[in-house]
Amino acid sequence: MAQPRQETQRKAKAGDSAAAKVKQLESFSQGPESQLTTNQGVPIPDNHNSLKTGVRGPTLLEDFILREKITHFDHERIPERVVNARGAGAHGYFELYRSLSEYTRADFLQEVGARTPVFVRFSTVAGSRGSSDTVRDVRGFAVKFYTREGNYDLVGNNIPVFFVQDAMKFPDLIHALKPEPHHGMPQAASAHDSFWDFVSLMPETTHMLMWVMSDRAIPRSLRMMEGFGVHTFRFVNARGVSHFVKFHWKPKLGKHALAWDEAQKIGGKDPDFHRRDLWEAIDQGNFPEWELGLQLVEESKAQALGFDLLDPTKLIPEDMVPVQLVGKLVLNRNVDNFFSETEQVAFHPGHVVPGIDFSNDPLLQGRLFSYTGAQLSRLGGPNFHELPINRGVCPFHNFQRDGMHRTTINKGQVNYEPNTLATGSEHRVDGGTGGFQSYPQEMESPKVRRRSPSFDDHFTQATLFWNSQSQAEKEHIIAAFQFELSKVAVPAIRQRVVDNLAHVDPKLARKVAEPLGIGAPDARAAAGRAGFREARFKLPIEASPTLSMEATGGGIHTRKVAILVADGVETGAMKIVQQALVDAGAQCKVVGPHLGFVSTSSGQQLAVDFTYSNMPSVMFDAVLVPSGATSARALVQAGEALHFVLEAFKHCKTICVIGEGVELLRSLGVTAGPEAPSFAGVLVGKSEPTARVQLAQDFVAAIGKHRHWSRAGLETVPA
Ligand code: HDE
Repeated sequence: MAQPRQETQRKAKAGDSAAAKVKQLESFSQGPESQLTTNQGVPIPDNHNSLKTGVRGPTLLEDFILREKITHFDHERIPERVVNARGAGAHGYFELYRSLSEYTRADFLQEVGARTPVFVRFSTVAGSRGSSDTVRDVRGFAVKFYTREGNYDLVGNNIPVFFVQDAMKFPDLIHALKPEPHHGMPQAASAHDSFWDFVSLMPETTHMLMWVMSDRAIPRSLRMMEGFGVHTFRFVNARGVSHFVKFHWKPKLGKHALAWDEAQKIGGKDPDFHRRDLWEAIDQGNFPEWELGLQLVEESKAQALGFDLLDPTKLIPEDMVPVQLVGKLVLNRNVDNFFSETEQVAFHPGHVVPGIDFSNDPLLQGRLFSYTGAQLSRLGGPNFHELPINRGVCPFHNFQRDGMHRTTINKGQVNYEPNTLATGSEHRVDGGTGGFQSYPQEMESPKVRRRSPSFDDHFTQATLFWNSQSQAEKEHIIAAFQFELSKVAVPAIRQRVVDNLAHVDPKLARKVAEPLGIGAPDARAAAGRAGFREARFKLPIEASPTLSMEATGGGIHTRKVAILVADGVETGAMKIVQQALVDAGAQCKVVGPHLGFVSTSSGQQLAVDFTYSNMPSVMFDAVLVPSGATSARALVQAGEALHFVLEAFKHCKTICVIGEGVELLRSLGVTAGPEAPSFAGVLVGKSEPTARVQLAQDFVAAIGKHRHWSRAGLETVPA
């Protein structure tokens, strides 16, 4: 039965719980103090010198101030997560657009406009805590909703399917993916023998491989990627009726990727690229947003889909079941302390609330067991739910007691149930319809250690994904397979991969195989292998446009534009274009030969934000080269400036040159304009007043296309 306090809490207005969470976290944070003390509160007289016998004598063991400081330091690190070790987190809220009471009794999904506080942690999967952000990898997208009926964790990824179908294979997958055990290499990369050996022997990985070799695995920003719950879950309404549900997060800024060469370079130039981008956006008030999308399927209609909803290597194409947008997620507050929040947050797909339930997906079922074990080893005991970031905002009560790092001081004589001593009358847990009710699915089957034959089709949806990509996206997938497999030393492994790919699309397989020094792909060789099952289920569609990332829009809000300058720059037209960019939400930075100022053609001073070398082109989305003959001549002489533009060209970014700025392009062989062949996304404008406004508009529109992947002649560019 609900406690009176819980009742009051439930009736509290939407938003109260958000405020409660902030207050709760604040109450645990330490304010800045002028007086340093030990952890016992003893004032520290000197924080620079240890206690010695004379100024040149040995240090005394009795120096408890030194011992405490060093002992604490020695234990500052905790084990990193065995997967998803590298993360970035932020606070925010979820706001509901429409009531979902028809589908679920979940309290936070009832009232239109209800706001629920959330904490989100994004992560890479393979790399360790200190690895780089922009590696080719799946991204974790874990959301903790602090609801009034307990914490609900939606622990998803940025790819809607997974490598393996059964939890039994997860440790093998991760062993194969992580650095090889004999020499501990490579870090945060799947391009090595053991990974491709494993996946080539497990054709169920093929669909996910297509996604991981696509641009989805190198997002431009965490703010520009989708999220997915991956598994099929259940919604259960107040009448006990269940629907299957798939969760989606749709980014307001569109879904966009880096170029692979760019991603690798950023790994060296700024390994914190994604973290920094998220932090800065929130810090500047550019709060990232996603909309929550649902695909709801009536239990009785699941069979008719043509594939098994319990198989996590399958998605439901949006053309078959549309995604309904039901709310929005806004991240509006950075963490105060990375360790206490981002590192210590403990997610668990088994943290559900009444109205949300599991399906029998065998991968999900295994996850339900795994996460508590992982937290026990990482956070050192069973009381990690008491850490501020993990605490619920609703009251909680049970008789679990004691253990490592217990902070609650439980009062009284009673630590068991049922009892009469606590209340004077019998205190029992309600056995009726209150609380979390598991969906009473009928089950009567023999115990088996087998897969369902409905899980046998490993290729139909991989082919659907391939068919849904644009030409440029297909080329990126081929290049990614080629890159990864070229790092694989054993030819037989490369061969097995392309033999598998021949079941997705023969042309794809042939193209991938071309530079790999192996034989032509042979679909029959794959099909003849032990454990390989060739099954195809019929899908009513050949392609699904939402699987492509091209043309997803999102505008140019927060996009970064470099204005490349040298002494003698002409700022008249530049200012007009710059203003148009800023009005459209972009951020412009002046990049020059040195910090300080450059002098303009009219003798003014122009402040420089960055230099060509300290902020290379991979940190920007577009480049503007203003007019000015002296400035253009200086840029042509500066190797780093030339490289800046050439690299931006290679990475298909929008480049706009004004007036004499075109000299820079000419010297690079990227001629453009009326007299020469034009390249997509390269704009050449005159500096005359009549041309400026149109140029500015064209520039904004071109940046809005994100990248000009179809730009011709890239293979000849040496950047
Ligand atoms: Fe995880 N996963 N996982 N996973 N997972 C962990 O939990 C596991 C899977 C995901 O930001 C671990 O606290 C098993 C799918 C995210 O803190 C661990 C299986 C999906 C995060 C674990 C899977 C995920 C994790 C590591 C197969 C997408 C980071 C430390 C049965 C739906 C959460 C920890 C964060 C983290 C186990 C498969 C998402 C070991 C056994 C599928 C986003 O418990």
